[in-house]
Amino acid sequence: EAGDQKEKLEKLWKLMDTYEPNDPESIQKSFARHLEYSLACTRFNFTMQDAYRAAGLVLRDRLLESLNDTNAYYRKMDVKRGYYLSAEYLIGRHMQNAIANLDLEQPFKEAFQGLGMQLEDLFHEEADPALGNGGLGRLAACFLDSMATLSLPCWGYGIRYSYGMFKQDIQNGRQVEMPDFWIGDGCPFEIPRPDITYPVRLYGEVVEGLDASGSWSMSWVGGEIVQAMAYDNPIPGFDTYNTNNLRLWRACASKEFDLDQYSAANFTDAVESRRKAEDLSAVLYPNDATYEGKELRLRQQYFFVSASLQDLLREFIKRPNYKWSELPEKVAVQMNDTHPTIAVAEMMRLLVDVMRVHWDEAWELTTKCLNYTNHTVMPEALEKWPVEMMTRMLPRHVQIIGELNLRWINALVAKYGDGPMIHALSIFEEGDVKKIRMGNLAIMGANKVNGVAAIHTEIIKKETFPEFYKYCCDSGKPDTIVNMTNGVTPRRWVHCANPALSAIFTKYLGSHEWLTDMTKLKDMLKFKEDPKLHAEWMDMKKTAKANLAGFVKEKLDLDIDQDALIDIQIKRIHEYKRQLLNVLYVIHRYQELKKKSPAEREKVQKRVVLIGGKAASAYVNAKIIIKLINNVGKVINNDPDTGKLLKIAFVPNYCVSAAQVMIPASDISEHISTAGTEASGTSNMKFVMNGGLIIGTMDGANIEIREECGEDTMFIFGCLEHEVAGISAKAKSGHYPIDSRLQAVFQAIRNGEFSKGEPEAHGEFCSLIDKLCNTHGAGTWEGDKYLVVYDFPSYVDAQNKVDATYADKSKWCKLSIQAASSMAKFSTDRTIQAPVSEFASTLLLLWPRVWVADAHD
Ligand code: GPQ
Repeated sequence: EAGDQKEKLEKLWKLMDTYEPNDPESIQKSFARHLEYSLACTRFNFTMQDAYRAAGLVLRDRLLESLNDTNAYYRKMDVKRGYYLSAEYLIGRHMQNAIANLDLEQPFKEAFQGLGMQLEDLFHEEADPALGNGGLGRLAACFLDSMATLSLPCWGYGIRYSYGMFKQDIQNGRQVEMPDFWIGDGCPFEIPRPDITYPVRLYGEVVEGLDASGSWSMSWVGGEIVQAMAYDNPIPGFDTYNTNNLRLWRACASKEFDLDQYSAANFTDAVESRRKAEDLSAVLYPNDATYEGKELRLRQQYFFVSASLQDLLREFIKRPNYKWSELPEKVAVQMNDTHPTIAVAEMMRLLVDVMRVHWDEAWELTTKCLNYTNHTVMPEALEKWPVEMMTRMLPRHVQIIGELNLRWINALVAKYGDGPMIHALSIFEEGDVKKIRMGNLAIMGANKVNGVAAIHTEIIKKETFPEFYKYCCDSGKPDTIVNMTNGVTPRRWVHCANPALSAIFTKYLGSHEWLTDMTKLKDMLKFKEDPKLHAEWMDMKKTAKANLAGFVKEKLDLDIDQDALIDIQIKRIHEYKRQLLNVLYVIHRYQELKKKSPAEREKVQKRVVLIGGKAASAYVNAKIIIKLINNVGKVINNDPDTGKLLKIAFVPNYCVSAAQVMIPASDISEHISTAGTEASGTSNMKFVMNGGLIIGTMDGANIEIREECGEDTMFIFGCLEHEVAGISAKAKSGHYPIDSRLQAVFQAIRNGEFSKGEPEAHGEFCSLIDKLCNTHGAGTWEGDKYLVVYDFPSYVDAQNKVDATYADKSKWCKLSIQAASSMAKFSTDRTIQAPVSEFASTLLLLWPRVWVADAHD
């Protein structure tokens, strides 16, 4: 029989014993075939959107080959697998990245040129999948790229939201949110897997009793079952045949569920409940670093965590003669922030209730497999779910958490007695509404806890989880909390976003090896004074600025002077990120210009300030800041005295594809959060890799970037993290002076210079700046929480230094080359490689495309 089976497999193999050929003509043929047979267009009548989809299918064929082979190979080698659990993936467009990573740039270019099409025009047809809010989701996407490129057997798991991050429209200067039905025209890069589904229970109750084998057990019954259906998104590595998978779950109504309804002869109710079940994965919550205690959000979290853990355990037990004790050798799970931390309880439930592993062993396995990344120290982001809500939705999990907490507290009491340690470390928060602290659940259940930049990890130890850190130290395990400085993938953020720069690096270094080993860029430093390189470098910036100018013209109908210094701040709008400080400075700069004679004005460096970013839909102050930026732009840009010398514009709908156009063009970018508030930041890394310099505070990864690139490459200002508490305390006691230049700015705002004929906006702007001033009297002050006023003078100084340095073009160019060539540390390849030495034995390098029939099941 085994012989028959082998013969059958070999026959099947020979039906298609070659892979899809990758010469331009074969690509053209494949394209025509997809137009005709997959899309039902004809070769003679199709739109650019059709062409994009057909080209996407050409790539999908090739991605499937490498994905299937990679999976077969992983199984054959019985590798340890990593799983990244994240509620968000801000992946951005697939096509350009897939072409680059599959090493198909040349043949694709030729193939489409041969058909009279430009590849870039196809790229623009793709919807930008925005299944994430900001840095946290984009980091997850960069990690996927690095894990695939490093040939590591690591998958991502998440949610396939039907509606991603909203599209931002600006109407009368204000943000308007529009739904982003990104999947509307279908995405050729995803593979629906109706055969891979898992039931996920919600609500119901726990019953205890003897099970079939006669042992006492708990079972969770009743409630409703939602089916999680897999959608696979192949993630190809660069310079390797290795292709990983991002498996996203979509909620579908379960058949059982419907049957109940049908038997009650209630057809419309059945359809209605289907719709309700499917709502679960309908929309991404658009909050960044602030949690929203909505029940649907908790449902989403549990839904994707349960499906993912069921899927990875199924893979584990498929292995012949598996033993539970091997789980930590075969499985590592990374929890991206607190969003997936219900995994701690779900892993226990699956092991104890379903797989019948003994509690103590299950706990040991759980705590060895799970790891947790913290992404912020802002208290409003740490999730806490009301016990009442969680007990209704996940009754068995609350039992499990209760039991875990009891054991945890008992151990702590034995060590420290009843007291503040216990109150801080308990999973439960007492109070009017009793809550479950997901951060505490995560640290209790995790093998490692990491921060995302050196300063952030230190703050976690000292301020966010000091009691936990003390406990770790007292238990002889201080290295439970570790630092993993973030990174970004140079494939998307240099090679795809800035092909001219990529070409320079490859030319000067003699190969594209730097794309997988960024330390190679150090060799660029010897050319940093080379006039030939300077000329090419400045050309590269010119090209990027021309692209940006086209983009801004299209989006805003604004002309920007390509000789101006381009100053960009793009990130979520948040008070701690201080876009307000930026716009207040721009007003000040405007006032200074106005004071000058026309002749004097001409000597001032021309600047274009671009700000982009979305505000959470319920974040009032963030939305007022957007309005203020737009109104300031209206005045300044149209002032004949200054319009040529200073422009400020709000770029609508900032997203990954916009970032790819904007970042390469910047001279200066703004990373100006109050010290101690921005965990890391990652766009700072992207800007510098593209030869932009930073004006910033000693916060997040700025500190490490400065260390790598040299102090001369960064314009640092503002108070330091350890000074913040003292400054706030003094401010509370009434000592909070306001710089006279800032007072002049406030005066202009109060005079209505930026709100003519708009009483509502005027009130909003005044309320914004009133808060910055100490107008409430000693003791009651909680005004300028983010120290905009305090940092303003040193910010002005730093901006002056930017202008002065920029005046010397060749010095600027040298600094730009120096900084961009010193960024090796900030490749996600480094972040990912650091902790995975344990994967080394199964690390896959390029392997030949061979017949792996014994692995294909
Ligand atoms: N971050 Cl908690 C988000 O983008 N969203 C969030 O909900 C939280 C954090 C960011 C953080 O603000 C940045 O400083 C980091 O660089 C980024 O996560 C990735 O770690």
